Amino acid sequence: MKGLYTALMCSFDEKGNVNEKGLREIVRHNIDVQQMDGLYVNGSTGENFLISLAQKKQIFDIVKNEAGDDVKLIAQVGALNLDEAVELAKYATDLGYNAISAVTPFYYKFDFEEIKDYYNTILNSVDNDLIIYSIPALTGVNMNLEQFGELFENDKVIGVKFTAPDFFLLERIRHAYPEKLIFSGFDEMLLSASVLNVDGAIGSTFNVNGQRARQIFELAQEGRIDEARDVQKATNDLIAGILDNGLYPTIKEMLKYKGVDAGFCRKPMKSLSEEGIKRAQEIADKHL
Ligand code: HMN
Repeated sequence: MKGLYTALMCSFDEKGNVNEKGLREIVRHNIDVQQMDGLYVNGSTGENFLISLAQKKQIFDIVKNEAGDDVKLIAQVGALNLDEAVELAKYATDLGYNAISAVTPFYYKFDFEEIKDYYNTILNSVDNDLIIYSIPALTGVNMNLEQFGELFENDKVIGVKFTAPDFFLLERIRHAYPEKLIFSGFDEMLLSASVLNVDGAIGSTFNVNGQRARQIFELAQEGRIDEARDVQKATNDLIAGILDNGLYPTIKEMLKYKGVDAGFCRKPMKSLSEEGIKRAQEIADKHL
């Protein structure tokens, strides 16, 4: 399961329905053009927390049908409604997804026992491996080294998607659990994570910048840090522009600019104004 995974975007039409043709094009683009090792489906980038249970299943279906066995597939199934998370975990496992992943439960301030129970409940319902999705800036859930260790005691928990700028904690996890998989989550910090020997990365900007992500990751593995730093710099010029213009709508606009029907974002996320669209195209021209 090591390697580089796109945090897959989903194409929606203006009414918020899944645009199947567009989603298939995004899948193909990530496999054929960005040359990713895998796809992380229904994560934050897939606007997972804005869509219905039926749409989540529909997206799992379409992506598996389009990707087949070309690349590894990870299904993000985490949800505040634990019954829904379990249902999705079973659904994706039956479809043949290589692993599931679940965001730490958020909104309510769950204590660690509750978080552990959430993961065990999901895992006890399926015969599949799980990757913890840790993103404290969005969930407010900060787990320490010991707590990761407790979750890792379950052999079916094979790793973590670590989306945090805490490189002290990242190094401690790497050192303490060499057999677990660590995926870096912040694309703008990929080099820093790579020198700490993460096993791969999962990123939203890989939808358009996957080839540079691979260069950063592989150059770092080869110890060619000066060259990796140059590619990270070019990447961060791009990411700074994307973040400034609106993360997901800008990536979608860049995909459309490259001929991939990435559609619209789901409300309440807004789509770009005419000016924003122009800006997205300028950033693509300059930095892609
Ligand atoms: C996902 O769940 O869709 C991604 O794995 C999330 C991924 O870590 C991205 N984080 C967010 O979008 C919150 C990053 O790729 C991020 O978009 C990028 O580093 C720009 O900040």
